[in-house]
Amino acid sequence: MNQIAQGMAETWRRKIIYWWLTVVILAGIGNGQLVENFYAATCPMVEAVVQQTVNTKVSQTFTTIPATLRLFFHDCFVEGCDASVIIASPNGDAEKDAPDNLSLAGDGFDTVIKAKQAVESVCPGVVSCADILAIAARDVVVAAGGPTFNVQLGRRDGLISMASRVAGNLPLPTFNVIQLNTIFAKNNLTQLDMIALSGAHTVGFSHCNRFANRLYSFSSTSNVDPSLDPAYAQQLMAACPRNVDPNIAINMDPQTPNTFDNVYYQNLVANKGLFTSDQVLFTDPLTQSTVNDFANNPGDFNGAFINAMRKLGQTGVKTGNQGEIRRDCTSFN
Ligand code: HEM
Ligand SMILES: *[C@@H]1O[C@H](CO)[C@@H](O)[C@H](O)[C@H]1NC(C)=O
Ligand SMILES: CC(=O)N[C@H]1CO[C@H](CO)[C@@H](O)[C@@H]1O
Repeated sequence: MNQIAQGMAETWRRKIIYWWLTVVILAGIGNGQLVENFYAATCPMVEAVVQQTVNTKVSQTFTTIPATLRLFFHDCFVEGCDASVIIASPNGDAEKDAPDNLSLAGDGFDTVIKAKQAVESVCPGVVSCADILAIAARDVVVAAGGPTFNVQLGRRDGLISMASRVAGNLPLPTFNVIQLNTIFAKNNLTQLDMIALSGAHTVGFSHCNRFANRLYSFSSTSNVDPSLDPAYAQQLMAACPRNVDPNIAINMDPQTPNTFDNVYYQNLVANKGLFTSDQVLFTDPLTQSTVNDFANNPGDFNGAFINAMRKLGQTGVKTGNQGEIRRDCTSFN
């Protein structure tokens, strides 16, 4: 080959490489990849509009904060972050109706429904309910004094919401570290992510039956879980006697229940974790050093929490032309 022919071959080789890279990148965007500025052209005010709705709702009731955060978690772990948990069903067989929905508080649903209505009035038919829930989950953390972070967007709303597909996909409060790691790993989350996300229990409430096993029937030799601080156990028994009204709920973080902070980990170090699944993070040597780190260094917790929330938000997402953009978050189009 002479030099001119060689030069032309080189040019073509480059063109083909560039073309191929473009295909690969575009395929990536269309397939499972979320981006921060997804609505920059189609709904630039979406985050401001959602935040406005969230803040109004928070000013009316604090429960908005834990309810929305937990709703996001349950949405993502069942069927992926696709707002399937928000679907209402006349027959009571949608995802939210499963016994395992663990009494999701209505304020989380209400927040998303209201934010969607506000978003529809500025850019109709563009923003998914799944993205609105992801933005709102970040905003409630901020509203409680937690760290802020950028949310990746581009999720589509799912087309399946079935109570029968919930069981087995959510962690139970009786889980040990191996069981927790296993169920988080199914969602591409590491042990570090699991420990950091458990810090969400720094806000919100639990019904008495979720930890009664630690107070009244722990083992054949002791009714009370020995890893529970005795004074805290007494307080819990006073608030949650046997045969308590099932509607009674107590703060999960007795020290700073309304603040998103690292006190959850300080409670674990003081043997004041509420659920078995909380306290094992400190008693198990696999996870103890991370708990100590988060208890002593709020910056480490915040960094790990942000990273884990962004990863949680990628779980099983639908993108491109999968699913739909729901008009009303509670029903399929
Ligand atoms: C590690 C495994 C987890 C287990 C076993 C677990 C279990 C529970 C249970 C049993 C409750 C009490 C529900 C009730 O009685 O009403 C609860 C509440 C809550 N959980 Fe979790 N959870 C886990 C992880 C998470 C994660 C990853 C998040 C969010 C990132 C989260 C956020 C919350 C919030 C905010 C509440 C309070 C809800 C409210 O006040 O309405 N949890 N959790
Ligand atoms: C976990 O990651 C793999 C590889 O990226 C992906 O194929 C799978 O869908 C992810 N699982 C979930 C539940 O997001
Ligand atoms: C918010 C919500 O839909 N909660 C439901 C969770 O599941 C129970 C039944 O297991 C229903 O009674 C709740 O209404």
